[in-house]
Amino acid sequence: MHSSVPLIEKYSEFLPVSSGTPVISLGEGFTPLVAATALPAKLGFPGLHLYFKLEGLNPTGSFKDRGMTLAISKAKEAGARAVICASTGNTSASAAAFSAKAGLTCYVLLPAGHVALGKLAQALLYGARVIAVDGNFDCALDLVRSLAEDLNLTVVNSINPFRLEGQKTAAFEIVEQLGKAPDYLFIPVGNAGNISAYWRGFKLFADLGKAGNTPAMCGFEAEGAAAIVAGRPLSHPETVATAIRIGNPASWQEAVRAADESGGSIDSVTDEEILSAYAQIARSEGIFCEPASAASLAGLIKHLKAGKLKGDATVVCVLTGNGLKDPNSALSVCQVQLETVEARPDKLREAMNLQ
Ligand code: AN7
Repeated sequence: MHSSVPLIEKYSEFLPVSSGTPVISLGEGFTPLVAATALPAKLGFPGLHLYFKLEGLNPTGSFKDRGMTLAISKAKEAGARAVICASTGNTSASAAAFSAKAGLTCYVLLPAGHVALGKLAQALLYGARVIAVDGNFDCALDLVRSLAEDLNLTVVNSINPFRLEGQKTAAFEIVEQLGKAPDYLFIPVGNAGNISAYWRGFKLFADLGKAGNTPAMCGFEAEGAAAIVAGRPLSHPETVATAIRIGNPASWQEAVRAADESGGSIDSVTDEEILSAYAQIARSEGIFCEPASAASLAGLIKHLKAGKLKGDATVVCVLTGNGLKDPNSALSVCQVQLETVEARPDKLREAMNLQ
């Protein structure tokens, strides 16, 4: 049964909370870890133990809820005036929802024209004050930093220290679900907070003797937005995976350390590889994630082809967000023109090509 205990309470001993912290919860965390049954053989590695961590099943449809429950609870505890974030979409949806629950005003700065429809709809309906900025995410985040300082607002982007602390709980869950740490974790990289948070979580559980080993952290940026791979910030990041359309990741250094210390790497995948993986996850495993999330499987495929993995490895791909957030990407990948058929059995049999 799904636990109804707030994530913060379940893992309180590992989080910066006290009995005085008001817990703002929407039923976040405790997401399924689902074994891939068809993909390993289809990819030519039938012995691979492949799992997907379905973070799209969080209450606002992305992993952001793990960090946001803590960031908003701590903002409430501190008596914040209001909260603010810049976002490629998911952070804004999550911040807006937890703010609504907490009774806090939430300001959201979005890169105009580059946020998936569902995420925008969420932020608006949850009642955030949404402002589209004529610039990309990095530009919006710079503005958030300066506005927050001037106006005494609490920033709930992952530069807020509570965000990554909350997000590390996903690593705890994976260890508990597998009964050990995986050999490899494949994960998309945008602002580079999530890979950093997972590494904190895996290291902590290993230090406490709760996990035998730590996984190699394999992070993947989109090729057109691969600042870490390039070794310099990019002023014009571009990718179909709008969630990770980021040119100057805030957690750059910690992410690089996570990759180095764990024996993993940060690499990139092309938009074509991302969209191909996106369709394969849906068609082979019945899972609808958003394009950015599919960078994890695209990365795994790239590493398998390059001979970088043992064929019997235990691998977790983190699917960070729900596919329903971005219906336009799904429709454009499918490119099906729906024809309306006359409502008669014979016409339907013809359309179904079944006699
Ligand atoms: C689905 O919402 O940055 O590397 O502003 O929405 O921790 O940034 C979203 C990022 C991966 C990258 N997958 O995680 C935002 C935002 C999805 C995402 C990432 C994001 P980070």
